[in-house]
Amino acid sequence: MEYFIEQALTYTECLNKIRMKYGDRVTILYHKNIRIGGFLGLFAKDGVEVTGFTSNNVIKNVTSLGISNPSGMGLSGAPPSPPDPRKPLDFEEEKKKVIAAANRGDPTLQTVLSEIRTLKEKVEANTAGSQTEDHPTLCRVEEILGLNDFSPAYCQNILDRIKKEFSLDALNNYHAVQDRVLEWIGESIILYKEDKFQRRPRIMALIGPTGVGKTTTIAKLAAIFGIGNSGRRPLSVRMITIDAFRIGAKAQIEAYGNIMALPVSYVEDYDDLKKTIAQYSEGVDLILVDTIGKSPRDSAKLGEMKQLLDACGTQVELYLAVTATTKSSDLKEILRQFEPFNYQSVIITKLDETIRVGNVISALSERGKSISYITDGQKVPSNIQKATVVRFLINLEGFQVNRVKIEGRFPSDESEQIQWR
Ligand SMILES: Nc1nc2c(ncn2[C@@H]2O[C@H](COP(=O)(O)OP(=O)(O)OP(=O)(O)O)[C@@H](O)[C@H]2O)c(=O)[nH]1
Ligand SMILES: [Mg+2]
Repeated sequence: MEYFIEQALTYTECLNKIRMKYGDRVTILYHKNIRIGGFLGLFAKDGVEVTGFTSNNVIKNVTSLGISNPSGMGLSGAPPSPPDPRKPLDFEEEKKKVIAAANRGDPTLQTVLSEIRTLKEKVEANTAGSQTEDHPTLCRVEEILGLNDFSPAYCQNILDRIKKEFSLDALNNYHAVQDRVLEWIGESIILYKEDKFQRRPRIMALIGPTGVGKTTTIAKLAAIFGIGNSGRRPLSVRMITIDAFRIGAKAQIEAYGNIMALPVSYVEDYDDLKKTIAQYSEGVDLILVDTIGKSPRDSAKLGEMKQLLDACGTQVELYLAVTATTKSSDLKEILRQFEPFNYQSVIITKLDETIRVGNVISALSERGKSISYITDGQKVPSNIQKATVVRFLINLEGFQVNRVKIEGRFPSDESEQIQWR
């Protein structure tokens, strides 16, 4: 079987051409009036185009396709009456006839139709896919996510989500897309819901790699709670450090203790820590435990620290301190290495040292970790804040952030905020 499309000035001329080329065993599917020849749309003539196929098993009911062919056979039967070239083709009528033929289960027609359908789907899928892939909005979003140091996996996730949720047409509205992306980023930031002093004493311990700002942060926290803040009454706070033997470490925390008139205790081992905490069980609201910085790669030392901290009991709230300047992949690794401590939340330090926060947002969201505080400077006590979604979103580079809108979308409890400045 072979399909053909032939054109000629008249229907009879077209049939003669077909007969000459393919013989008599042909079936005409349909014909239509066309314009033939010409130049730049001028001098074209009216003509006819006939579509059909050659076949040994000639199909019956061809007349139903609009071809007047009494024998239901090919051209060997009585010739179809030529169409009136002045009468425009009624496409609705033609379509109905084709559908009727298809419904009757004409196998050849079914095959042709299904092939056409598959081809059409393929063309549509290819065009839509490649248009979405290269759309300038997607390229721009990808660029600014990269600019903010979001991890490759996080970027891909956002791009896939855009492709899923936005039609090709909707992608043309860049601002709507970036607003939605900003919202998704905001939703991926998990904030820590702090224990509101349900137990006394509340015990908070900071762990983390060396030099990230644990001791400084302990001093800042001691000030927030010990001096009183945002209308809260000053609490009875004690600081304990496990870092007494390092030169300078003792002096550092002692200096903070003296400034704030808060007692500092030094412990060396599990028993010491347990005893000290027991001493503070009466009349103390908050115990802050500072630890020695540990390389996340030294799992033996991490293990020792974990055993020592077990002396704080099961009620201890463990916070992992990490710096905002750490690469996303390193951050993920640190979060993983400290996992055995079962820390409740993360404190992001040194936010003042970077303008990019995508690394922090992606690493925490990929590991499902919450953020409690951010610190943004060396000043004790003022450079510490409760983490808010807005604080991260307004720090993003390249996004147009409507602050009122995102504050409405991610409201923070004003009474929770720390007011030093
Ligand atoms: N820029 C900036 N520097 C900070 C911040 N927090 C702490 N630092 C500085 O980081 C350095 C290390 O701070 P520490 O508090 O001693 O860090 P640590 O984690 O206790 O260090 P180790 O006990 O040695 O593990 C100090 O110079 C701090 O002043 C911050 O938020 N921003
Ligand atoms: Mg320290």
